[in-house]
Amino acid sequence: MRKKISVIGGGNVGSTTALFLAEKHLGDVVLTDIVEGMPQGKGLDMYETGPIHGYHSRIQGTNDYKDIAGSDVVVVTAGLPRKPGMSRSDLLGMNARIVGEVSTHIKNHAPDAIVVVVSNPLDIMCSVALEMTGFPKERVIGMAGVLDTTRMRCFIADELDVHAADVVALVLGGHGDSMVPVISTATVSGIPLTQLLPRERIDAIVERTRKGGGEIVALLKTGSAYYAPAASAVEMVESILLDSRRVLPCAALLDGQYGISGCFVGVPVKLGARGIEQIYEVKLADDELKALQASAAAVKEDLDALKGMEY
Ligand code: TXD
Repeated sequence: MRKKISVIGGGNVGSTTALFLAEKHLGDVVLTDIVEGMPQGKGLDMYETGPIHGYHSRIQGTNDYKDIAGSDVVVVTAGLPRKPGMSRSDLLGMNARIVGEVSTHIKNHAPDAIVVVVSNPLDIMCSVALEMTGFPKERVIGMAGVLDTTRMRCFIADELDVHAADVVALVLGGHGDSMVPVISTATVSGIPLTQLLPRERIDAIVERTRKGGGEIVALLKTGSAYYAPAASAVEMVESILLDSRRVLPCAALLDGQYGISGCFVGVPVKLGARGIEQIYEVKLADDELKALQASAAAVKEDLDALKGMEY
């Protein structure tokens, strides 16, 4: 039976995600947005690309949440990017309202779906989605670590002039300046990164990874990255739909792992047909563990700020 994937939000990340899903033959795609006509137009345009690119996924654009019924996976990309003059808490409240509303529709129309959250601020939007869908925690997963990690892999590959596919890296923690690139686990085909690069070059890569999203925002000026974010979300969806059990860094609700409870942060998880099938607790160096816990504390501060808001 063909799989069904719904993508909520037909903007830059959402429409690119829909296209990549079709190109990987992962199933039929429903693209949903509040803007009338836009998801329908983009969906039709992508569907008409199929005969040339050799995919036969249906890509249906819609403004009606009834069309997401029966989805195996729902990817949530709806939300506003920050604009000049807007405070972080403005964005927090507004996107929480949007993701909260979207999550209620998911609960009503696609109650068996696995939800992949992309909207920012990512770790907080995962908590909103978990609360508003009422789904078990294994079925609400945030995309950020795969993106931060692919950026770091590219920077390492550039520095060493090697194929980025051979670079294995791991970035944990909240999706923001407090993310934690775990240098002790980075390798190039099994060779520890620490044997290939001096500390100061590694530190520069870590810093660039932390600011990787901002680097692209500064270049684009009118929005944020979307090709690598969409590819990252699709890598997660693929592992779920094919039950491939990839081990990927994703935002998961922690329950005591790493000494953290009650919030989503990026950790390595096994992704399969049931969603998060296992959370791995890596033995981290003391400073890395402290950094991960500090990152979780920053996520909790935002969660507390949200509790005081109406959304
Ligand atoms: O690593 C990550 N997790 C991220 C997160 C990487 C890249 C982008 N990240 C965040 O994803 C970004 O900060 C935003 O919060 C979302 C979506 O980013 P995108 O670049 O796609 O933003 P757009 O192009 O503005 O698209 C957002 C769409 C737009 O078409 C709106 O009309 C729609 O969301 N939208 C809605 N759709 C459905 N339902 C509701 N309520 C709604 N409100 C807005």
